[in-house]
Amino acid sequence: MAPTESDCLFCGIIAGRIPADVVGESEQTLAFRDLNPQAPTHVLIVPRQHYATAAQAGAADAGLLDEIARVAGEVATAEGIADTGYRLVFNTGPAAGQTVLHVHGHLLGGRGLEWPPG
Ligand code: DGP
Repeated sequence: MAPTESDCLFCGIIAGRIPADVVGESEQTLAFRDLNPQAPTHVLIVPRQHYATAAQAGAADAGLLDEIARVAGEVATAEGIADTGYRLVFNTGPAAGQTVLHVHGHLLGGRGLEWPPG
């Protein structure tokens, strides 16, 4: 798969063409606030390399999802929600509500989160 896709929204954010509220990063990832937050803390953690889904990212680079989880933990600590708890989810495919086809972990916290999710 191509390293970037010119029509990909999150590739545009990673490249700096589209503004975003960046709250964390690593060599392989970028973390920025969701434009439509569903919780007091709602941050998206994305790999700099373009993959459509978590499954594709995991198949291509086994360590990448670990890295997203690690950065999510750093952001959660910075946001003060690491101890109370948070959710890290990857919507994958249309039935799960994935709208942006660049894999992203949703870090949600700062309020009680119900289970099962809607
Ligand atoms: P999903 O539905 O799982 O594909 O999540 C996509 C998320 O991306 C959704 O929660 C809203 C967010 N989003 C959409 N457009 C933008 C944008 O331009 N900037 C930011 N920061 N977030 C966006």
